[in-house]
This record gives sequence, structure tokens and C-alpha cells, in this order.
Amino acid sequence: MSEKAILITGVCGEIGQALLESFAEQNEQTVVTFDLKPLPDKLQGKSTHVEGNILDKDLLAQLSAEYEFEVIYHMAALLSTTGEHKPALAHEVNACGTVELLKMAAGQSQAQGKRVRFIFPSSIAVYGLPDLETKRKHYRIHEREWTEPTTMYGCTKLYCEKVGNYYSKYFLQLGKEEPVRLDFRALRFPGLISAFTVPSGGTSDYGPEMLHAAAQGKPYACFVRPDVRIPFMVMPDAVKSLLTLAAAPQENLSTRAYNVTSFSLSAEEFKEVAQNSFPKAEIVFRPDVKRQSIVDSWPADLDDSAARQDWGWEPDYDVERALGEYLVPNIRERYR
Ligand code: AKB
Repeated sequence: MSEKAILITGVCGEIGQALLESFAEQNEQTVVTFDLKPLPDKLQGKSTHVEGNILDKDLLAQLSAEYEFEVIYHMAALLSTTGEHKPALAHEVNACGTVELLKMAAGQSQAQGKRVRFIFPSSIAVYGLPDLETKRKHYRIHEREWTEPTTMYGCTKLYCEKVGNYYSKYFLQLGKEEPVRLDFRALRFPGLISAFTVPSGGTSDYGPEMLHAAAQGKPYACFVRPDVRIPFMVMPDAVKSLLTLAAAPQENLSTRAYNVTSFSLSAEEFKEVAQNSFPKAEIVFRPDVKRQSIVDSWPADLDDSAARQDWGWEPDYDVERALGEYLVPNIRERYR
């Protein structure tokens, strides 16, 4: 019989690493991880790691034959800025890669006779506000508003939410009985900030990049205007939201894609925090037209009341705790 396991794809990314740390602390389940890259040294031994491409159908079939996956955390993706440099590749990896994995999870659900939970990190990038006036007027966005993404990354996230919903609710092969379907659940994340890893390829990266550069006394040129405001959340809350959503009873869920957030900060406010916390900070603003237009299309805040109501979502870190207890002390320690 195949071994029961949890699967984490894209484990070498920021969320994947934090998620694996969290499973390793619990030490309760077999965790299989998947990434193009080898596991970072600090995570060695914490999972059964498979190096490979999410588009490799043979490799996915092999994994599916070896394990009974109970929950799949599909973190592998190209982020928004990288996606604009390489839109065709972003489509391949983010859309085609996800659909391959959804097909595998659909097959596993059928073979196991129970719904495999498929947990997917979606993003504020699924939203697209047409101009700054609209962004000011519609400050806090609900799941059903403004889903008009302006990046390939946002398009693929929204599309995968829809395909995940299809496999969870409607998938039925012609002439066959109703199958046991997978159970897709997505979180629309704001910008995420970790004290222990530095992001790459995203457009919300200016927040974390500023803090990490300031702590090292490195000059930083911020690629968006000072007044830009989008929502953020720290990594421990991102992991908490993934695990809580994965554990929520299915009958409590009123949608398959939930906003989650913690606080909203402007780029100017990030600069003030960085300068007050790290006296050697040298920060200037040098907006990049493309990246600026992406964050201008993202909402200033997210309405996460559905997550709060349906599965008790609440971040542990508001802005004071996030900065004062998690980010500043840990980042300071990291570069000491
Ligand atoms: C990005 O900037 O692309 C991501 C996101 C907001 O989803 N961090």
C-alpha cells in the first residue's frame, strides 16, 4: 500500500520553506517536498525531497503511484515581476503546472475514495483596479470585486482558482458515475514578509527588501512611489492561514478563494520604520514604471471577513507586533 503523506511543491520559495519548518516542528506526518532546486541546507532531513519540474508528467505520475497524498500545498509559481519578464514561462509553470497537479489530485481523490485537499496560494494580484481614483474610493476589496488582473501572474492565479473550483464541484467524465472529487481551497495573500528569507521576483518585494537592506546598512532604491499602499502580512500568519484553512470543515466554507490580510502600510511608512529601527538605512525612491503600474492596480486593503466568519481567521501579528516582535528583532539578529 502507498504511504500517506503531505506534498509541498515549490518548497524552496519563501512560503514553502516556512511551511516545511512548521511541519517539521510538529513531526507528525510524512512530508514529501518538490522543487526544481535542492533543499536549502537548513531544511535538509526535514522531508523526502524530490528535485524536478512541475511540468514533468512522468515524475508526477511516479509520485502519485508512491504516495497517498492527503493534502497538497502547491506553492510552486513564478511571481508577478518575473512573470512580466517571462509571461509565456509564467503561464506554463503557474497555469499548466497547476492543472497537471490538479489532475493528479483528482485521480488520487478517486483512487483513495476521499477528497484530497488542494491548498493554493492565490494573491492580491487577481485584482486589478483601473486607476488611482478608483483605488482610493474602493479601499478595501471583497472577493467578488475588481477581479480584472493586469499581470500574467494575476491571470494565472485567477484561472487556477476557477479550474480548482471546477475539479472540486463539476468534474465528471462523460458516461461515468459521480467521482469523489478533490477539495480545492485558495488564499488570496497580500504581500508577505519573512524575517528569515528575502523574496525575489515579486512586486510587493519593496517592503521586505527595504527592511533587509536597512538592517545590513545597504543603500536601497525603492521601485515604487512613497504613497503606494498595499496590504501585507508576516510569514508566521501566512503559514497559520494555510494550516487553518486546510483543517477547516468543508461544510463551513462558503467560497473556495478567501482574502486574508493583516495590515496596510505605504512605502513611505516602510521607510520610516526602516530608518527608525536601523540607523544606517539609506533609502531613496526611484519608481519603475512597470512595477509601479502593477502595485497601483492592487487594492490598498483586503476585506477578509469571509475567512474570519467561515473558519475563524485572525492574524496573530498586527502591525505593531509584526514590526516590533517579529520583523525588526529577527532581521537585526540575522545580520548582526
Ligand atoms: C508578488 O508580489 O508577486 C507576490 C504577491 C503579492 O502575490 N508577493
